Amino acid sequence: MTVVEIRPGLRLYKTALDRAAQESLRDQVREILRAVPLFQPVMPRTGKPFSVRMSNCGPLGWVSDRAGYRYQPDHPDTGQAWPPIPETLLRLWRDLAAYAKAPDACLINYYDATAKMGAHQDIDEQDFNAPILSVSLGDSCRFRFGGDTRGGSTQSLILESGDVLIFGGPARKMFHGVDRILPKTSTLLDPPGRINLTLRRAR
Ligand code: MD6
Ligand code: FE
Repeated sequence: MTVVEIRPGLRLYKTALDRAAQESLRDQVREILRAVPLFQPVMPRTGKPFSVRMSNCGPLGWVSDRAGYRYQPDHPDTGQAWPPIPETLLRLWRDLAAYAKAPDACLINYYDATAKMGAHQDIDEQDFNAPILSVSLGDSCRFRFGGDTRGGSTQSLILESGDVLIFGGPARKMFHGVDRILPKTSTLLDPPGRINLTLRRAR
C-alpha cells in the first residue's frame, strides 16, 4: 500500500486491499445484496433514474427518491433493515480514517460499464468533521474532483480495485463524480462493473 496526499484532506491509498482481501469483501457484499438488493434511485422532484444502482449496510443507508435525499434505517422497496457493516470495512475506518466514532452508514454503489455519477457534494450528513472513506472494487473508473463550488477547475484520477480514498478536513465538501467506468480492467466482479463502498457518519 502506498499513500498519496492529493490535496489537503484528500488521501489516496493505492491497493489498501490486496486481491485476497478484495475477493473476501466482494463475497461479503454479494451476501449483503442477497438480503438488501440493489435498488434504482431517482432524482428528487424530476424522478429521473440514476445510472448507478445502490444499496447500503450499517444502521443507516442513503436513499434518493422523488421526496429527496435522506438517510433511513431500511430498504426503500422492501423495508428490510440494512445488514451490519463488514468487519473489513470497520477495520479500514479504524486504521485509515483517524476518527473516534465508528461509521453509522455505508453506501454501496454499483456501476455497469455505462454508468456514471454526476458532480455532487456529500452534504446530507450531520457531522462534517467526520471524513468519508471510499473503497473501490472491480473495474477502474475515472474519478473527477474540484473545489467547493460547482463549475470551477477540476482534476481527475483513476481509482482501481482495492484503492481507498479518504475525503476529510478541507476536502470534505468538494464536488466530485465518476466520469466513466473503464470496462474490462478487472476480473474481480461477475457480472463485471464497479462497486464503490463509502463509509460515513450520517448522524
Ligand atoms: C464513487 N464516490 O467513487 C463515488 N463520495 O463511485 C463518491 O461519491 C464519494 O468516493 C464521498 C466521498 C468519497 C467518494
Ligand atoms: Fe460522493
